[in-house]
Amino acid sequence: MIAKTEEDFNGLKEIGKIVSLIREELKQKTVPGITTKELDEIAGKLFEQHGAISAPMGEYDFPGYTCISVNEEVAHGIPGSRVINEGDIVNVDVSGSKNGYFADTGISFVVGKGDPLLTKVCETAVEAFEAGLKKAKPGSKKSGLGKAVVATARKNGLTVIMNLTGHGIGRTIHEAPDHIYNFNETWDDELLKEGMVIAFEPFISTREEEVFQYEDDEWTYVTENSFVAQCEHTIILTKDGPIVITL
Ligand code: M2C
Ligand code: CO
Ligand code: CO
Repeated sequence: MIAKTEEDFNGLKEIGKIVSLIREELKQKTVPGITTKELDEIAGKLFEQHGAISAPMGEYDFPGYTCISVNEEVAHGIPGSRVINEGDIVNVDVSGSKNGYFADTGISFVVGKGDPLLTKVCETAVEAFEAGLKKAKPGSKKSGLGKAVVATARKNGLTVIMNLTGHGIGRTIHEAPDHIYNFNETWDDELLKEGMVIAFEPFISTREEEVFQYEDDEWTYVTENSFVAQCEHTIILTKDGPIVITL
């Protein structure tokens, strides 16, 4: 969407705050021994307490309030009986709506003590987000964000997932622009607009550059022999600089 009115800005900021507090609560509660279903139930209660609706559930009938992806799972992990262990790389992706406004955020982190490479992937995802954010200006090329993401990955000896992208958001979870690429898509000459609301979500990988659909369900994206981290925030683009509504 293009945010224009004070009502738009306030509505987006309100749901941005809710999904970010759920993300932080889930990150804090992710300890060895907890199941992904138990984490998701915490999220469900928080959505209800704040009068908000889970976007995956409300928009796609996803079997969970949030997407929780562990180790080989990269995105759209279905909360269930999987037990979290020390050293796991976990991604919590929280998206929701309130009063017709949507926001989307996600973070990857390592549980307790883990392989330093996993920590590096997570930190690089945040660094890539920050590098892309600097390019998020009305009038600039949309492809500038992906260019910054891939440069950050390479600088750290890592790569990007090419078939998962960021997206427009605001009045629904996924809307135009359909793709904010995580690589330098040279034919993408679309320009960013004043008031445009986007979910920017770099996916940084140790090795593979594509995810594939897990065979046993319709949702989970996995890799075979890589570790992947995501950092996602919803942003309103303004001439005075980007407003990150999910910090
Ligand atoms: O937009 C995402 O960040 C998720 C969508 C949840 S709806 C099941 N919030 C995303 C991540 C990876 C791939 C596609 N979409
Ligand atoms: Co998301
Ligand atoms: Co998203």
